[in-house]
Amino acid sequence: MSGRRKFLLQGLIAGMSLPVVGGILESCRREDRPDNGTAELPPLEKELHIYNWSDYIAEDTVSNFEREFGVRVSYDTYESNEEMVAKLQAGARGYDIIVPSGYILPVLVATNLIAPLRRSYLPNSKNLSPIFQNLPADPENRYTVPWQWGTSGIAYRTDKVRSPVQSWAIFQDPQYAGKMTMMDDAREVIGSQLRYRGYSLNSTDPDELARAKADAISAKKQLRAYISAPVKAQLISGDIWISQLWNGDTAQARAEQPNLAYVIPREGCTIWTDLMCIPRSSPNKRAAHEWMNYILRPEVGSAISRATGYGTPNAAAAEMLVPPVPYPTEAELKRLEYPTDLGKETETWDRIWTEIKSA
Ligand code: N2P
Repeated sequence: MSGRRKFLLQGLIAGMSLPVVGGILESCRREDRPDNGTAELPPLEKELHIYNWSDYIAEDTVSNFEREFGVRVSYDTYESNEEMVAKLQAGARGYDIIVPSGYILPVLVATNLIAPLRRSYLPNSKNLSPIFQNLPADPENRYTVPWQWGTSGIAYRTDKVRSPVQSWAIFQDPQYAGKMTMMDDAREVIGSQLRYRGYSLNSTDPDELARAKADAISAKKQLRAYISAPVKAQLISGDIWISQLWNGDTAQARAEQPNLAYVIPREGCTIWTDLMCIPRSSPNKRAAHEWMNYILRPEVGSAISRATGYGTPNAAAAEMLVPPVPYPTEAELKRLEYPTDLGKETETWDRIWTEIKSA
């Protein structure tokens, strides 16, 4: 990656910030003491319970880990950050690994839901690319190990759509009514409509949000549904032609349906990094650290990227990818924006999303 591109990517990542309130609340707890390399975790437990996004891992990642470490893994999936956080906030216990996006991390820290990591159990962190370390969401690498990164653009069937898709305006086009979907995700739908009008996808400006809401409601007339990862089957069959979708999930669908293109719209869209964390309630923290360290092996990380189509934050794994999952071009980077924590304005966004869905 060129120095300039690295600079741009770091600048984008720098949009995120971490509230300190959670850190203060929790700082007295024993397990929060800084890891000086001597703190010990218990012996390896026999179970590990993972909660991750769907379609986001290689087929043999879990079975290889189970065989090598003698740990039985359960694996549940979710379709959005909000679904995962709602489950944890409702009191779900027993998960040892979760994989939130950067923007939601401050919420998990502030509500005391995640535990600090013991870095001495993660020697393979040395394989991470520096641009995915010390992220603004976790400046001291205290809580997270990056999993994968990607973008949220538009997937479309090149054999069904007459001219190349270039803009979020496509979702206003009545000729594709009933053939289009957007994600079931407030940050992505409202964010895309903000970008459509040239605003930040983190806007809290009432007028900009009102505009985005009106555009989202008029786009909704053309939509078959709000649906995220599961739309791949409909894109493959041709039931749906145009979808707001992530780059990697589009690549997965393209393996079965070559007439699928992916575009970062000219107005721009989301770039994100998802991060492995250990819930404070995790009963198997040693196994969770072993899992993270295993994922950080170059061959394990590269196999995940090969299967999912997403970028790896692991420099040693990236070298093993032929062809590599490309970093966005400089022109694309200028149009990409990281979602950041909206703080108390999250409620405003939630209300707008409810109004859009019930319109
Ligand atoms: C789901 C992967 C997308 C993760 N298949 C979005 N942060």
